Amino acid sequence: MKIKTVSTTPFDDQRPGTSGLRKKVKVFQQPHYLENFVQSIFSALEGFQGKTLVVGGDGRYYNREALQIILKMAAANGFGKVMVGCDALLSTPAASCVIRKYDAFGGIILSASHNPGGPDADFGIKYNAGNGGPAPEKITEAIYNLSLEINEYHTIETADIDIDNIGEQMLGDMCVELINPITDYADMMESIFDFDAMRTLLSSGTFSMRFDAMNAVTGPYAEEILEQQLGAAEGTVLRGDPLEDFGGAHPDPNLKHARELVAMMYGDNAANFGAASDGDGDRNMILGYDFYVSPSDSLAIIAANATLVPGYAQGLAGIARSMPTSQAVDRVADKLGIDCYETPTGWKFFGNLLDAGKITLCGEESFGTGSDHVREKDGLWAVLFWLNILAVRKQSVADIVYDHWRTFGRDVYTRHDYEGVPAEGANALMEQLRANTDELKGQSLDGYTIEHCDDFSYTDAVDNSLSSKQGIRILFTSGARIIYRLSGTGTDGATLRVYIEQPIDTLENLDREPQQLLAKLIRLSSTIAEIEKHTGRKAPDVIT
Ligand code: VG1
Ligand code: CO
Repeated sequence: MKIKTVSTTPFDDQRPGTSGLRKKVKVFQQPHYLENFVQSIFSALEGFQGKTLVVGGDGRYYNREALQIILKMAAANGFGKVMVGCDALLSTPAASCVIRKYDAFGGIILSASHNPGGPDADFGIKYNAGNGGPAPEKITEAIYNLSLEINEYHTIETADIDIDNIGEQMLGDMCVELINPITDYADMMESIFDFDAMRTLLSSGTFSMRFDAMNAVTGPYAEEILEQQLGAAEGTVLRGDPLEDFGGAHPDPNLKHARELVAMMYGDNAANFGAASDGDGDRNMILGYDFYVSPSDSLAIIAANATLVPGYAQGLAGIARSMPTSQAVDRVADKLGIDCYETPTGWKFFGNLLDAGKITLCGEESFGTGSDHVREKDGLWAVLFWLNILAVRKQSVADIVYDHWRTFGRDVYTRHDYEGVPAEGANALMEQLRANTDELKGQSLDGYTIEHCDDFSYTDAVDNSLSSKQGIRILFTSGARIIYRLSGTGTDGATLRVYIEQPIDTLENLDREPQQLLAKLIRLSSTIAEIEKHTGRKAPDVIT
């Protein structure tokens, strides 16, 4: 095998964000751009000679080209084997499953997740460690630092390999194994959930479901599990073919971007259960007939009902949620007498807690839910979790949520996103809040008294590493919270996220909408941060 060493110069913009490096496709297509980052990943790692790497992606534009580049570089850098999802496809949770199952050294996932795809849209890449989870900050920082100093990378000169057929091939001295990851993933789901109960529900004739794969990576997984194995009616899976540009849509399962599915859940012939997943298959949205379940409530309900699912029948060790996720799950943990951890945004912060056995379940308000079965959030897993709960409880989605609120109280919750705002204004807004945290404490505004205000920092409960500046939190005496942070996944300007929450324990108003119930706090959130002054925006672009 003839290794070719290529001279290069560093780019200064390769710091991984919330979930890996995300940029426009055109940025990745610059000569040496992807190669520099991949070499920086390999250079940051030790001890992988002769070992196995897992590589795959969400199928978006540039996925296949990037895969060929990575395979040649993996061979030149000394990996013994690369396992690749057939057609270059691997959902993010399936990649995590495969890394763990085959005891791989680590993996590279090619995805920009919920961001749009296509020649003018987004691409992304991230490294996952041997536990199957996103690299911790220590490694992502090391990768970034190496990317600032890189002057050469290693590859081999050889023809591209066939990535469409299962089986093994040699690339230089390295073996490339094309695998069908759907089998491994489906087997794992079968080992967790009560497939018999779900089959009975789906064939009862009184229950129907729709799953919107948004032309992203989960389509084939959902068709296999829901339609083939669980017997859901043909056509249950919508937009099941993975497309390079997701059919021009934004593969983000929320009320705005999964509008067609939402429309199908209302009206005369609506289904009983609706769900959707994102570009790389790690997110989930849960809908009932005429009903939307907020992701924070979904996490709390999954936790409260966990023992109904065979894989969690023994109970939960603990729970974690990201800081901006609502406090609904905290009350469940409290009642169960287990620990509840509050981590910064991003799945990488759950890894240590999961590995140490401190938590079984974790989740984020951004449509991400998961457990210790893998080390990524898992969209289809969450959908199957709900289906299992529905099969056992034999109630509607709405009734399950109402019951939950009656038992635990309700956290009325919303997130407002101001997308693509000028970075300068967004940074100024955050700086101003940061400078005012002390001054805000004790203030009474429109009937709400601020009890505490800070810029969230987190000390990892396992390795004691500190992550600071993770978002401004304003905590009110009523239990309400307003949180501000800037997105670390966008590629156009800055995105301001404002998270607004009010716990209520009255049993009235169960069907009233969060935007109504939170109107006062929403107004406060814009005046406290002077959102219009800093961003020029009167209203958010996306409300979830
Ligand atoms: C967003 C979400 C965060 C999630 C991340 C990756 O990050 O808020 O909760 O972990 O996306 O999700 P940010 O920094 O834009 O707020 V995925 O499905 O894009 O990998
Ligand atoms: Co995703």
